[in-house]
Formats: sequence, C-alpha cells, structure tokens
Amino acid sequence: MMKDQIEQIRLAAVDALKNATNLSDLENIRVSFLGKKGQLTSLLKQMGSLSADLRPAMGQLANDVRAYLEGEISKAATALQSAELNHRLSRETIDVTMPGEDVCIGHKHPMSIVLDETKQIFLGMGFSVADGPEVEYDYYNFEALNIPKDHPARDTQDTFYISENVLLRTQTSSCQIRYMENHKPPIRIIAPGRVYRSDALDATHSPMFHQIEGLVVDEGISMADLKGTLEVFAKRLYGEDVVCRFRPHHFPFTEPSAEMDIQCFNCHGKGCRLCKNEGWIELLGAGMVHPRVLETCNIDPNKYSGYAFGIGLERITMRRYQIGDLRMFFENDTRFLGQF
Ligand code: 2NM
Repeated sequence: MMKDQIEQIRLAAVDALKNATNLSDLENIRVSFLGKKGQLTSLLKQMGSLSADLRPAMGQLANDVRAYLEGEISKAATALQSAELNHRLSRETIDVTMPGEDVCIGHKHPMSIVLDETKQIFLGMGFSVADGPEVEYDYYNFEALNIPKDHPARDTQDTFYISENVLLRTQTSSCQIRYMENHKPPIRIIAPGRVYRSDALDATHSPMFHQIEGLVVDEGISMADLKGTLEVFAKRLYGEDVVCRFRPHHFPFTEPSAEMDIQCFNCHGKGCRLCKNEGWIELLGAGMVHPRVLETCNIDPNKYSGYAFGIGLERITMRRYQIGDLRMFFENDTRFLGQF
C-alpha cells in the first residue's frame, strides 16, 4: 500500500538523519529523499495508478511527510552548526591565567649609549650631525687637512690604502672638509663614525674605532668658545663636578692646538693606578682650524675663524663605565652587554 510506502520512506529518512555528522551529509539526505529524483518524489509520480478517491488523501499525506522531513533536516542543520561553533570556541579558548613567557629584551651597547648622549649634548648646543664615506679620497683625509706628503700619519703603517688615492678614513675630519665645501658659515656640526688605522688589536688599540669630531666656523670664533663648549660637554657627560685642563699640543690641521684632560675621578689629581699616577686623564684633542684648511675649503680666513675637536668614542665610554679593555666592545659577549 502506498500509505505504508510513504511511512517507510519517512522512517528511513529519520534514520539517515540520526547518522548525519555534517552539513554535506544533510544535503545528500535531502536530495535522496526529497530531490527531483528522490524517493518521495518518485512515489508521488505513481499517484496516477491510484483510484481517484484515494488520490487526495495520499497527496495530502505525501505533502505532510515532505514538510515534516524538511523541518527535521533544518533542525538537524541548526544542531550541527551550533555543535561546530561550540567545538571551535572551545578549541580557541585562551587561558588568561597562564603565566606569560619571559621575553628576553636586548641591551643598548655601551658605546651606543655614550654616542647617543654625546649627540644629545651637542644637539642641545645647536650642532647638527654630518656624515661622509668610510672609503675616502686621500684629498679629504689628508691633503685638505694640511697633512703634508711626508707626515708620519700618512705612513702605510697607519693607513689602510685601497689604491694610491683611495683609503679607509683615519679620522672623520674628512666629513667636515666635505661639509665646508658645500656650506657657508655659520657652521656648527659634529661628525660621528667609524675610522680605521693599521694597528694590532690589544687592550687600547683596534684597527677600527669610532670618533666624534666637531667643527664650528663663524665670524669671531675664539679659543674661549672652544674651551667653554668642551667644558660643558665634559660636565654633561661626566657630572658637574668634573675638573678640566687644556694642554698645548700639535696637530697639522689646527693652530694653536690643545688636548683636554679631566682630573682623575678616582684620586682627584693625586695620582693612582687608574690614571697611571698622572692625576689627569686625556679626553680629546682640539684647536683653532688652521687658516690653510679654511682657505682650501673656500672660506676666507681673514673674515672667519673656527675651532675643531676630535673625541675617541671608545675612550670616553671606557672612562664612563670603567672598562679596562677595548676588546670588550667588539666581542659582544652578552654577559658584558647585559650589564648596561
Ligand atoms: C682632532 C683634533 C683637533 C679636527 C680638525 C678638523 C677640520 F676639518 F676642521 F680641520 N676636523 N677635526 C680636529 C682638530 C680633530 O682630533 C683629535
């Protein structure tokens, strides 16, 4: 009987729905029972063979079953979707009570700390920062700085030559020559950077080290400006109670020239191991820019004067943190770097 067949189809569909585990199972069930070629649809096509008085009741029954199955499929779909969502939510749960992972943050290199501080000190006094190439022409490194051909600084023992006219710069003064070529006074710059000299590595020497050179050119600049500026620098870097002195010296590119010392902060001038019994510690070299250097850069030495200075970054950092061996800076041992 058709009525029994319809009921069998309904039961088979309900059974299939129980076993469905995902949405595509549901779609297969819908097609196989309710689709155009599905079981219920095929059965309805046989209605023609029924007697006319049975047809309306069977048609009604088939439609009721269709509506019932559509309802069941959509209920199953909703249940599957929410199960899937719950599964995903439980998988993606974050346990906010878990202890955080220790992130190992780096440390600033002591030379970077002192370089940044030095830049800030000079920027605060109106200087700006200039730079230039580390591979430099002989002209900018020596010739323009009034270093004659027979000067010992030109000896190949000190300088890394790349060709007859090209070398690794031995000082950052080359940046200042380049700057003077392109800028009119007033000039107030510092030039920090790597420099190279053919030295063997030991506690106080390295074939590569860092310099900060300064240059001020304007009308009426005197040795008093040089002394005032460099004393302020020493006080800002080492503390207000630091004591400075200037000693006569010689550089080919400055006249007069001087070196600045600070009184030993360990023995206050009495002499100790730290200052090798001198009482004083050499900090930097400086002087009034030689008129010939200004002239070479097309700056009229009758109208303008200037002072310049050169600071070894390794040296001032060693003083600052009482580091006894230059090699510490280049080894990058984290037990050393982690202390800053
Ligand atoms: C020093 C000491 C004294 C210096 C001179 C110049 C320039 F370019 F103006 F001539 N720049 N830096 C200078 C002067 C450097 O280093 C110990």
